[in-house]
Amino acid sequence: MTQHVPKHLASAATLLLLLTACGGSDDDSIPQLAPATGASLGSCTDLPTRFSFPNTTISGANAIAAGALTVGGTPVGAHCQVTGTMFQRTSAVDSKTYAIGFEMRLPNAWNGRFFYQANGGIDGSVVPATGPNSGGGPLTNALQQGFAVISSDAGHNGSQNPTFGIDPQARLDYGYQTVGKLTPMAKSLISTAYGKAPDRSYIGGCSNGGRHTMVAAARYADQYDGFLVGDPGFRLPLAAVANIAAYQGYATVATNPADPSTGYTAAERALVAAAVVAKCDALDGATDGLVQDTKACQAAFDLNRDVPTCTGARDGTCLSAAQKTVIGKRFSGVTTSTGTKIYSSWPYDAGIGSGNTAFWYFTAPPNLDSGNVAFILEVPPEDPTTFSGPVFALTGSVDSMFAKIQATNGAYTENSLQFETPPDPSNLSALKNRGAKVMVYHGTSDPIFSSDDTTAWYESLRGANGGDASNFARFFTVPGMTHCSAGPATDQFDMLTPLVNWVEKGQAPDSVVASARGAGNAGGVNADVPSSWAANRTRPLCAYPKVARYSGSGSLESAASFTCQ
Ligand SMILES: [Ca+2]
Repeated sequence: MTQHVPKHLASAATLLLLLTACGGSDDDSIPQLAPATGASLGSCTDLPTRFSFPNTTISGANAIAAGALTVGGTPVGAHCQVTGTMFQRTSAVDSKTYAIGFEMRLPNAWNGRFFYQANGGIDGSVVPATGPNSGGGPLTNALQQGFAVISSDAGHNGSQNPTFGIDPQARLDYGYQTVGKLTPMAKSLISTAYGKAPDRSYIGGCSNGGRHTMVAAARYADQYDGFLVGDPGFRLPLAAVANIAAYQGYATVATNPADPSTGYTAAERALVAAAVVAKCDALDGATDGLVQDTKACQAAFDLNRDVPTCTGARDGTCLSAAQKTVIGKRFSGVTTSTGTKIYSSWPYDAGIGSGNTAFWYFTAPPNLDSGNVAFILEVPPEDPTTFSGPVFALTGSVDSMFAKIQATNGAYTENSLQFETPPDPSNLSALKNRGAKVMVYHGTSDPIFSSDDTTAWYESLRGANGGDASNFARFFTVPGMTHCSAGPATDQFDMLTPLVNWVEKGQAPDSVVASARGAGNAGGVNADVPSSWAANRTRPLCAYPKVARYSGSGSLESAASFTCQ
C-alpha cells in the first residue's frame, strides 16, 4: 500500500511530462487527446440486419458510389447512407406523429472520426449528411474528409413547421434533446459498421446549427472532443423577438406602412455601409473595403454625424432624422416599451447593407420569426387556426412576446431560454478539463444573430477563465460576412481541419486563411465580392481579440500581407 501510492503519483507526473514534451497543451492541467486512426467499412447494405439500438428503427442502407456527390467540384468518396428514425410516438397534445428522423453517411475509407451535422433554420428536414463545416461555398466537407456524419430533422418534419412547437416534447427535442438521443446511437452504429467506436467526435453547424453546437458544448461536453460553432443563434428566442421589434421600427418610417422594407431601402443601406467604410476602412492599415478593426470602428463611426440628414425628400443619398433614430436604435439594441434591451447591440461594418441583410430584416419577421415566436417559443403558444404571421410581426405586442418566451405553465415546463439556449454558457469547464476544444466564427455583418452577442459571450468565457480562454476556445470574426456566408467578405474557409489539428495534435489556431469567392470560384460565386477585389483575395481570420492588420508592404489581395495583432 505504501509503495503503491508513490508509484501512482510518479506515473501521473511522468505522463504530464510526456504530454508537455510532445508539444501538447500549454496548460498542464488540460490533457492532450490522442489522434484518431482510420478503418475501412466492411459492408453496407446488411447494416440494418446487423445493428440494433433501443428506440431506433433503421429503414435502409444504400451504397453510394464515389462521385455521386461532389463538393466544390470535387467528388465525394464512396460511402454508405443509412436512414432511420428514433423515438417515434404520437403526441397526446396535438395527436400528431413525431419522430427524430436521421441519416448517416459512413465513408468506405473512414478517418476514425464522427461528425454531428447540426442543421439550420428550425430544422424539420434530414438534409444530406455531408458535414458542411464552415463559411460560404465550401470546397470540402466532413464526409469528403473521411468523417462518419449524421444529419437529422431534430424531431419533426417539414410539414410540422412551425406548429410542432405546440407539442411540448417536440420543443425539447428541437431545443437540445435530439443531440442527446442521437449521439449514443450514432456511435453504436459506427461501432457496428467499422468494428470500433469513433476515436474522436466533433459537432458543428451554422446559425441554428451553431446554437445546437453551443448547447451541446454546455450539455453534452462528455460526448464531443471538438465543437465548430458558426454564426450562432445561441440566444435565438431573444434574437427572434428583437428582429420583430426592429421590423416594427422600420414600419414607423416606411413610405408604405404595409411594407417595412420601404423604411430602409437598399440604396439607404448601401449609403450607411459606405459611410462606415469611409470612417473605418483605413483603421486596420489597409484601404481595402474591409473593416477588420471592428472595435475601433464602433468608436470612429457616428450614424448621426457621418450620414447626411435629408433636408427634402428621401432619395437614397440621405436619411431622415426619424430614420436615424430607428436605425440607430436597431444597432444599439431594440428594447421593450419599458427600456429593457431584448437581445444585443450590432456592430457597424462594411457588409451591413448587402448579402442576406434584406431577407433577415424584412422577409424573415413576417414569414419565419413570427411563427417561430408564436408556436415554438411562447408559452402558451398562439392559436394556429387564427394566426397570421404578417399581422403578428407587424402589429403584435413585443412586450407580450418578450414575456411569453420566458414563461412556463403546467404543459410547457421549460421556457424557450431554458430549452434553446446553453445553460450557464460561460461555464465550459467540463469540456475544457477533458481536453476538448471550441472554435467559433461569426460574420461581423450578420443581420440576424449579432456578432456583438457572440463577442460578449466570449468575453464572459474569458472572464470565467482568469481572463484567457484561448487554451480551449477561440473566436474568429469574419469581417463583412453576413449570415453564415455572403457580404463583401472572404467567406470561404475550412475550420474543421484546424479544429482537428488542435484537438488531436495540440496545434492551437492563431489564424485561419479565408478566401473571397470571386469569378470562377469552384464553391460558387459570391455576388457581393466587389469588382475591385481580386477574385481569389485571401485574408487571415484572426483569433479574437487580435485583428488582421496590413504589414505595410505586399499585395492587398494576399493574406501574407497581413498579420494578426
Ligand atoms: Ca481595411
